[in-house]
Amino acid sequence: MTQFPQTIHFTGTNTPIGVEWSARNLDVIGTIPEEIDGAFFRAVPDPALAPMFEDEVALSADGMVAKFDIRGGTVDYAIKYVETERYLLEKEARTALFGRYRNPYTDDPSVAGKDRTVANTTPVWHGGRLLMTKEDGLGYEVDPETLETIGRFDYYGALKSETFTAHPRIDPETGEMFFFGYEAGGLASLDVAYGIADKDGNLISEQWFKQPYCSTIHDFTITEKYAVFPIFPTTADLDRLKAGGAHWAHQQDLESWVGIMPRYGKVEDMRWFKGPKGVSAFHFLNAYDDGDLVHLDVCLSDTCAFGFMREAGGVERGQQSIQGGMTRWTFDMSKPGEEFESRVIGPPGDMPRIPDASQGRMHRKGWYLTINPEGGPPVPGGPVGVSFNMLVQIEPGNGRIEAMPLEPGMAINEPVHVPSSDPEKDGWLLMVVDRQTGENSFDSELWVVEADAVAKGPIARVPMPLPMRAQVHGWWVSREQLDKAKARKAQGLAA
Ligand code: V55
Ligand code: FE
Repeated sequence: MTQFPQTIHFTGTNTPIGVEWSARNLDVIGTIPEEIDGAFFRAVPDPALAPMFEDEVALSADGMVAKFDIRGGTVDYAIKYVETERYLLEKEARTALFGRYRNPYTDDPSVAGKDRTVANTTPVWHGGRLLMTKEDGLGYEVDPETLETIGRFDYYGALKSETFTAHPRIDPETGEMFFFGYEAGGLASLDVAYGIADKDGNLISEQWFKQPYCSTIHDFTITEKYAVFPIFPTTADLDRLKAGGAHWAHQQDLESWVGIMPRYGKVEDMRWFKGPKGVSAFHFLNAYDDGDLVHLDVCLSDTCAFGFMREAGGVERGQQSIQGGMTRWTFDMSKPGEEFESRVIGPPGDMPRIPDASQGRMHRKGWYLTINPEGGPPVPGGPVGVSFNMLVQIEPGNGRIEAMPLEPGMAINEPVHVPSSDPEKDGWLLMVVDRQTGENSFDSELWVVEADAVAKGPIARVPMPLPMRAQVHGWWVSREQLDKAKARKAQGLAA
């Protein structure tokens, strides 16, 4: 194609922008606290070229890495393409060469065997390194200062998995990163790699296991004792791929599963719990140990949130009909059997956040995005095609809920959390908010919200001079972490 299709994947807040730009000292309305000192990295899918096929989806768009650099109450911004092998090949050819979402059988023969990933899902900071990740391939290392692409990162050849999740988990005490890759042994394979990298970013373990069927394992969790792998029935099939079909099809009649193993243990010790049929979740708020119990907070829905995955599985359900809730699943590790308990602890929603320090520990609060039924029709766009318009805070311990609803015609992107040095305070949430100004035009702002007082709305706003495409995930990196990495790099260069 020579033009972008006029589908939801390319309109609304998914309207392609494709501009690499930067700006210093953006206008700030209100005051950004001095303590917010560091970088808010964002993964923004934005197709550089019109796709090969009309039915292309937003999830295939080329990854851009964006950075809000915040210090002393001032803000700089920059955004650049991640120069994946795929991006560079298509840039050279000046046309799309890669076909359907995660189906290499639909590619131009000239790119057979080339890396298809678009690095568009999460900027991950670990071991002084910034990786742009997408679950269908390895991460690409990006220079956190210049946003220039360094290259595909495979732990110096040590990682055997072909894939690396966009949702690793970092233990706040040990600094280790726990991660996985599914389809680790190739397209539609049952192989899942489970890996651990030490605090300096060296691979210290990688084990493989088989999942019950080839599902999209988008996220997982750790506790202080366990690694938790949820399996939902959105499945891949090699024959369908070979026929040029969809990678994922949701199967409403298939069971879900949760595999739990000691986080430093052997994959052979995985214990499988059986969950409800047909349900789906892409993200988990957190998990933690409570004696022999493991609590897992799931952004659960009764079917798959992505319309194109439902359609491929023959599930005829409109986006508006999807039910769900923030759901606590509790596993009793002292009892045998496949059962676990389930209860709803918050309204339906996704893009959850907890403070990094609560990772794998009891979280007093959690924040995520939801659709406010009183907020007018949702703005079209974002990964699933309808945007969230309200931030919610839940306190699982006491059931209290607070919210920051937006005005009609506004959309909210996933926040990052910035901790406060004051133990009495919950820190801040930073997020980009879009306001619709025309059919496919939006004004965007960075908002700073006190995490203790979300209902109050932003304490500072940064209007952006150019339009911004919908973000997927983000990551906060403190100035201390950035400076440490910079010093290490300077030492390495000097040596
Ligand atoms: C998700 C996002 C992806 C993807 C698969 O949020 C799942 C879920 C942005 O890319 O490829
Ligand atoms: Fe995700």
